[in-house]
Amino acid sequence: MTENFSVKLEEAKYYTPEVRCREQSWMGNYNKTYQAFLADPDGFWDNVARELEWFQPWSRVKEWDYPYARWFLNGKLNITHNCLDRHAHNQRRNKVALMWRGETEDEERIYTYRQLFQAVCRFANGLKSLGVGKGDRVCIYMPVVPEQVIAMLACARIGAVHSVVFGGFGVNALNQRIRGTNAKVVITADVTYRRGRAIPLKNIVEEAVVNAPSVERIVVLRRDTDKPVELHPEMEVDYYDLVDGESRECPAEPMDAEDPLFILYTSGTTGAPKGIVHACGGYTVGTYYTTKHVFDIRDDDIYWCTADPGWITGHSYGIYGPLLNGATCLIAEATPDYPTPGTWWDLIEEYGVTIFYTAPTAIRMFMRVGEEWPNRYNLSSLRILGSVGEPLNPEAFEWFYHTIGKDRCPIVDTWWQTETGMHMLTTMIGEPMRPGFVGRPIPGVVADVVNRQGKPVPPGTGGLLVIKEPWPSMMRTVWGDDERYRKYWETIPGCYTAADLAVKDEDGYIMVIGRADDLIVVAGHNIGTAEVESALVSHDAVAEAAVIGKPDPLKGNTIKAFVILRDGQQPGEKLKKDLIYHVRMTLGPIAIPSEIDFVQSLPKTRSGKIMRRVLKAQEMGMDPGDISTLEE
Ligand code: 6R9
Repeated sequence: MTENFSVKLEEAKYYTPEVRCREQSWMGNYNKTYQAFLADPDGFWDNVARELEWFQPWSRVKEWDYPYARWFLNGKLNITHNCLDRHAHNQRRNKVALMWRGETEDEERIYTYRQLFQAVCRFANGLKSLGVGKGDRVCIYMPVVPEQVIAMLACARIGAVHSVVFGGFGVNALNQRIRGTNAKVVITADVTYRRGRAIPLKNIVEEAVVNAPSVERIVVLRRDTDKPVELHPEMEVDYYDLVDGESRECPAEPMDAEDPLFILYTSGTTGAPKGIVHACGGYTVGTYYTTKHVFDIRDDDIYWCTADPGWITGHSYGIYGPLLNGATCLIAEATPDYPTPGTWWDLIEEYGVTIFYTAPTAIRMFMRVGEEWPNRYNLSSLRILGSVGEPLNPEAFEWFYHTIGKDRCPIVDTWWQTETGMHMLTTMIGEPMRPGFVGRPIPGVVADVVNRQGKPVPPGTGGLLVIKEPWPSMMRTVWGDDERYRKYWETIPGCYTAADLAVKDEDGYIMVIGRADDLIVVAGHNIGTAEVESALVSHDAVAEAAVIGKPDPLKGNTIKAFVILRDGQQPGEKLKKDLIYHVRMTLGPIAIPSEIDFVQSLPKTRSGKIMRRVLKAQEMGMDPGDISTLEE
């Protein structure tokens, strides 16, 4: 897609929440707060950072040496001290921090702040006993269980850099990510459950660590504690054995604000996925602030973010942000429509969820199965609804607002990225909401829609979404590949380019249209065309492959693959099934093409680059645009 498009702005339709929403919110008046930020950006962030506990105060709020920013210079802190100790040692000690629900009703575990603190300390001590220390990388490849959260926090406690890999990824994807960070330890579980089936995670890890020489130990959590799991004694260690006898106290490592906190991989447009690096200080401040204000979180809220902690949304708003705010969080190993499309609504009713943060792809799936499902449950506890991951189209907005929120709950559609670490655009609680538009930059963020020269485009004209000033939780680099970091800031001079196309209305509200690059967002997951193509090409029968995203009413996009077979290979249904199985095994189920066409040739540039937009235009019956570089 290119930014040469315009959108006919119909007469703006706004939903205006009750005035009390704004008057009683932490933020109060959006415009006033935004102006206060513009008047003194450093003073603004300085005030936010003071709400947290630091072992040593910072000497300067930021240093901006384009395109590198450093925040809270010389400040020392530990995110887990702020997530745990700050609450566990005072009046929140017996408050519930984490409620976990497995796939079945009888799988439930609840941790108070005190209990979570102790569990994290014990595992942190266990990691130390394996020789893990500050700066070491630890890969976490786990199902959604409390130990996944505990593992992340335990790493952060001792200054080890966690790299969480979503449990739905396959062998190659995991191998690439382990090797990318040279992880010393991998933490996993024997199995994960999906739709009632046990999927053996440990076997996948064992395959993935072959040719990953950095890995010294694998920690294995037994899901079914009654079932023994065979462990290779020289390399594998049982989670429960590791924590057995460990102290329930472990001092939080004082981290420099600029020390890396974690690496999280996100799909790149070309080549290998990018290990996005986040720093301790700025990330803590950014996620604390946005969770507090965007969700307007209160002490009596029951907060549920449905994202797997393996994605950035799970990191920032499933775990760190809410715990920094002392919230009670629900995490669930629950597929939205398993065992029934009422599962999630049942959880909301049962736990009394007040803030519900989910993705458009789930909302559209629920729309399709019909409102009789949510209508069977009492959803009156809900107070605030949130959306993230893809554009929340007006139909989905309306459904979410009326059917789930019963016209009472503000919807915060939040635009941000793995790279930004925290929310960047939304409609703050109490501000009028415009369906189809995420809203405006949150106070603390300077964003705009511009042309390739960096000039703001008029309302209704398409452009690229950019961020014009550094923000605390911005990524610091791409692990091992700083060149790719600089690219984000070089596409348009002076700006961070998000690679999203967008359009603004007269009131400054921004509508995000979709990606401008070769990423396909399928059901809220970013999939790089390059990754799927190379998975296909790694199959013996395939000579070449190109994939495109095809708009889909449910998933946002689905993947369509065009495949050139090697000579002598027979196209057919059997081979299609083989290819799908092959992609599932290499990349995981989220990257499977929904359609495969066998073709004789692919449109390419003279320099040999596949022109996916030509394939896409053909597929959609659209004009392919400039094809001057197309090969004969
Ligand atoms: C948080 C997250 C980032 C990409 C981003 C954009 C899309 C995210 C959105 C949205 C429209 C929203 N995206 N939120 N598009 N409206 N509210 O999803 O991070 O996985 O890195 O994806 O997702 O295209 O560039 P990440």
